[in-house]
Amino acid sequence: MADVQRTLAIVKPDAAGKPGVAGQILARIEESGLGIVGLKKIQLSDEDACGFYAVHKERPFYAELVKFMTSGPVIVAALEGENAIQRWRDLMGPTDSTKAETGTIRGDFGTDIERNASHGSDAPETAKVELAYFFNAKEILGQVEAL
Ligand code: 3AN
Repeated sequence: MADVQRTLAIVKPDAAGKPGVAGQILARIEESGLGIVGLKKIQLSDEDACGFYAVHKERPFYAELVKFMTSGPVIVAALEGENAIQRWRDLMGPTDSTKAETGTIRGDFGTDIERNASHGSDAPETAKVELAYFFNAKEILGQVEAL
C-alpha cells in the first residue's frame, strides 16, 4: 500500500518577508505533486518558537534561532502525499543554505544555516507533533482520514 504521509512545512521569516518568494515556494510544492491540505500565515511569539524548537534548547544557536523565527510572520503548511516527509526535505535541500544546490528552496531563497527559508519535519512521529502544534483537526483538509 502507498505510504501516504503528512508533514509540516514552514516558510521562515526570511522567505515569508520577501515579496513573491512565499508564492514561489508554495508553487514548487504543488508542482511537485504534494498537496497543500492546511495553510496559514502567523506571527510566532517567543513562547511559540521556544516550544517548537525545544529539542534544540541546549544548543548554542537556540536563542538566535528563536529570535530569527519571531522576527516576522511565517507561513505554516500541512503537506500530504506519498512519502511526503522525504519529498519535502528533498525540495528544500540541506539545512545549510550555503551548501544547498541551486534549484532547491534553501539554495535559491536561503542565506545560511540559520536563515534557511524553510523547515520540514524529519520523521512521521515529529510530523504528527509539529502539525498538531499549529493546526487543529478542522484546519487540515486531507484525503486520508486516519493520518
Ligand atoms: P532541519 O530543519 O534541516 O531538520 P535541524 O532540525 O538540525 O535542521 O535544525 C533546526 C533549525 O535550527 C534549522 N532549520 C536551522 O534554522 C537551525 N540551525 C541548525 N543548526 C544550526 C547552526 N549550527 N547554527 C544556527 N542555526 C542552526
